Amino acid sequence: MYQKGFHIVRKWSFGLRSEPRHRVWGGRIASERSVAVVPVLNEAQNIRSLIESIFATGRVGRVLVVDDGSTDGTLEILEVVASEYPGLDVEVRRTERGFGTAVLFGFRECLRRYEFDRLVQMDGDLSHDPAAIPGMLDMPADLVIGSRYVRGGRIVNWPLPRRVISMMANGLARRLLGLPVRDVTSGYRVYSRRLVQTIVDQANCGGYEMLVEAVWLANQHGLTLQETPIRFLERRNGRSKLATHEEAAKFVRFVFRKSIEQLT
Ligand SMILES: Nc1nc2c(ncn2[C@@H]2O[C@H](COP(=O)(O)OP(=O)(O)O)[C@@H](O)[C@H]2O)c(=O)[nH]1
Ligand SMILES: [Mg+2]
Repeated sequence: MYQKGFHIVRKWSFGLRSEPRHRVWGGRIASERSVAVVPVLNEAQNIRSLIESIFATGRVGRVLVVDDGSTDGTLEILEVVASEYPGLDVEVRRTERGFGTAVLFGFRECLRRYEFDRLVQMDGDLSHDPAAIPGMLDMPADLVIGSRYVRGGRIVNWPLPRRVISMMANGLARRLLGLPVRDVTSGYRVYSRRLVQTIVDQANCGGYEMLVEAVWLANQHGLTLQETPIRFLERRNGRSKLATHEEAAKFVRFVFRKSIEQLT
C-alpha cells in the first residue's frame, strides 16, 4: 500500500540493502506514518544512540540521515546500524555541503520516497531528546516547534554569550518578520507533508537561516504553528559546526532582506 511511494534509491544509499520495506510500518495505523530527517556531519559518538532512541519511540517509520561526507567513522557506524534497522536510510552527499541544503535535500528525498504524513527534523548530536517525538507528533499543527524559549523550555550547558546571541537572533527574526513563535531557530520540529512540499517548492535559503525561512513560509501560507517546550542539551561529543560568525551573518542578512521585502 505505502510501498507505492518508494522509489529506487541511488547506489550510495545503504538503507536499501536492508529488509523489505513492508515490515517498516508494521502494525502502525496509517495516520502515524511519520519519518525523520537528520542532517549529520561527523557525529560518530552520537549517531548510533540517536537512531536507536528514535526507533525506540515506536512512532517513526523511517529515518533518513543526510551526511555530507563525514570523515570520523560516522558512515561506517551508519552502515552497521542500517543493517540492523530496516527503517534507516542514509544519503551521502559528495558534491554539496551545509546544514540547510542537507535538510532541504532530506525533505525532497522524503517526498519522493515515502508516503508520510508528518516529518520530524532533528539534529544528530543528541541535543534533541528523541523522547519528545511522540508528544510533538500528537500536536496537530502543520509546524510543531520544539522550543527552548517558551515556559518549561530549557537550554543546558550553553555559555552565556551563546544564550544571548541566540535570544537576540530569535527576537530580531520574530519582530522584524512578525513570526508568531518564540523559537524560530530551533532545529527540532515536526512538519506536515503539505508544509514540507511548500518549503521544497519555495525555500531559497541553503544555510542555517533555512530554519527561519521554513517558519516564515508556514506563516505566509496561513498554516498552523505550535510550540512545545523542550530541554536542549548542548552536545557532549563532537564539535558544533554552526555556531560561526559566517552563519550568524547569513542569518542576519536573511532576516533584514525578508523584512525589507515585506515592507515594499
Ligand atoms: N549534512 C550536514 N549536516 C550538518 C552540517 N553542519 C552541521 N550539520 C549537522 O547539523 C546538526 C546541527 O549542527 P551543530 O554543529 O550541532 O550545530 P549547533 O547545535 O547549532 O551547534 C548536527 O547534527 C550536525 O552534525 C553540514 O554541513 N552538513
Ligand atoms: Mg548541536
